[in-house]
Amino acid sequence: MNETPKTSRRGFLAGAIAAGGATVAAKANAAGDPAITELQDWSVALGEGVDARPYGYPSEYEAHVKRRSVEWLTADPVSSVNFTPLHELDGIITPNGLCFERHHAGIADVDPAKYRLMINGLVDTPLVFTLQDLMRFPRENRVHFLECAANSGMEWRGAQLNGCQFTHGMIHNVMYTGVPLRYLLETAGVKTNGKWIMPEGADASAMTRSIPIEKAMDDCLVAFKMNGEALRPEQGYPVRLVVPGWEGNMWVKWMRRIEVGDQPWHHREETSKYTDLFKDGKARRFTWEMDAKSVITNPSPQSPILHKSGPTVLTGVAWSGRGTIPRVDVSIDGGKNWAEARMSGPSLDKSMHRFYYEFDWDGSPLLLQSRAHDSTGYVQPTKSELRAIRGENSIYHNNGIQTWYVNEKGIAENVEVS
Ligand SMILES: Nc1nc2c(c(=O)[nH]1)N[C@H]1C(S)=C(S)[C@@H](COP(=O)(O)O)O[C@H]1N2
Ligand SMILES: [Mo]
Repeated sequence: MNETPKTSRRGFLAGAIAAGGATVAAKANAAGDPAITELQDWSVALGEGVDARPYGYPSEYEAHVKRRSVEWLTADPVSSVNFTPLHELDGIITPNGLCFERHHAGIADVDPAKYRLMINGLVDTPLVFTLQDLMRFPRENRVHFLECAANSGMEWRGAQLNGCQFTHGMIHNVMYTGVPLRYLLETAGVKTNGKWIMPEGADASAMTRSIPIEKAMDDCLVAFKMNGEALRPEQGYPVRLVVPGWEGNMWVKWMRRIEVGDQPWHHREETSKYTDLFKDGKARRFTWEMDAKSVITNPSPQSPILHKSGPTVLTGVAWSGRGTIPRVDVSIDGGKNWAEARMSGPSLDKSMHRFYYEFDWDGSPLLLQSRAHDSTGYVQPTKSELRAIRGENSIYHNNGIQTWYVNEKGIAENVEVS
């Protein structure tokens, strides 16, 4: 069938076209490439019909795209965490099936018919809502990131985990549909001495958090949809609290009760967890907003550069619990020189942002870094700047600049530069 003499792989590269002075594609020439010259299986047989996948799922070739856990990190999978594969994603939305999971007592299996949300404490009328009741309030749609305060926590003392999935993957960015919490609190009538709320989960951990009433009345959502569909069980089906920009542990899943009180509660975990230790041994009890942060997702340890040199796309994500990200800088030499990255996609409040930096790689080793600027003017610090203030005893709230070393083969590694 094919009468053209076989062209070598080398010949193909030599015949590649110059696009903007760079080699990015092979010249149109079918010779020797069976992917072009031969009919593939999918072209000669009928495919599956419309009902083969009544609830769709990804291509079988994408099976490596999945949440992963780190075995030694926690003793028990019911009180553990897995990580979002950030290096496999693009844009700003995290697909529901890839949102990292953090449970303290496993996934609660809540029957929506028996679901109830109670509001009690310092209110005029204690109330109980069914799911149907919640559906009768006006809804809002908003995209927000949720970051666990422990994200990058294993990196406080030095570069440790080899991949942005593990160093930065305790984050997801989802469009929520829900009822502003304010509507429910106003319906119950918060008494004048009601200054705090305590949302409680229906899982066996009965997780509770203290949230100031100002935040509750401002932008919290009682959410029942994520990216258009019902919340996934892992994410708190049927109802979770959305606390925009604030650390993940406040976003109570499987939420069954909200108590209104006049002061913060003492929560079981608080002294040991979710508290930041400072160098002088003092702890700050509450850290709510997540500081601006960014990470390069590609190239990264799980996503090497696959070509030898030439046009290369660098990309990553940035976010801030205090607003938007108008600008991200990128360095390919470990922070000596910086260039402004190109932002692409919607710039939403307290949401992930996507950035790109296209460059001509000369094939020599790189030290990749990204630095986020948020809409308040705050600039993401280096790890040494962070340690100078916070010491090395912290676990939580590590938003330092990440460095990836890329060698001449394109392989990337988690490193630190001083
Ligand atoms: N009821 C309940 N809510 C919870 C938790 C939990 O274990 N139980 N974990 C919290 C923590 S620490 C985080 S970081 C987020 C994780 O949300 P995700 O599982 O959707 O990623 O949920 C928070 N809400
Ligand atoms: Mo968390």
